[in-house]
Amino acid sequence: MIVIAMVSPKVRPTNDPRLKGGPMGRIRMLPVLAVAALALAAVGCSSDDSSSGSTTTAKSGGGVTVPTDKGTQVDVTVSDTKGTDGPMTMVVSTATAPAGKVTFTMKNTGTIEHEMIVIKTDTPYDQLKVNADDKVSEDGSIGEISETPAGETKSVTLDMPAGKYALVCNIAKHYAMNMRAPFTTT
Ligand SMILES: [Cu+2]
Repeated sequence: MIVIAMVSPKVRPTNDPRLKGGPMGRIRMLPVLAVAALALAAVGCSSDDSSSGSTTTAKSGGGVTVPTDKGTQVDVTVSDTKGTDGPMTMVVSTATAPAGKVTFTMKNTGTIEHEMIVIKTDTPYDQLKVNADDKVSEDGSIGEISETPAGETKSVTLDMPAGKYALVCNIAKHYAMNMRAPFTTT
């Protein structure tokens, strides 16, 4: 702690542009002091919990893994019975979540490929305009689960600001066949 008290008053001026024209001797000393100060700061911040992602430490012998924050978990089931010749469905486990991270896990229990695009829009989810290609515009998309074959499951974690969203399968004709669901973050 004595070292910190001695170092910090000298380190602080490194960010001061006025020092650039100062005496060479002093300027060459500063990086060394800055490195020492950073090393001390790193030790002092080892309990910082603001870092994200998965971290492993060997401190307790076997290692401790902190899982990445995936936010609210939302299950989406997409299905069909005979492709575009039969009914299609998109069922969401919850239609709301707190703003922030949301993890969608989409299971395709149908017979053909499906996908899920997350579109931020104030237009009601079932009133998006279907274009000549039998798809809706993906303007406002903040992410998606790409085409997923029958029987498979995929996930995506998105950062969702507060607002209204439409979840849509935008493979041709699927939106008009009810592969759509509302979602709101608050
Ligand atoms: Cu689909």
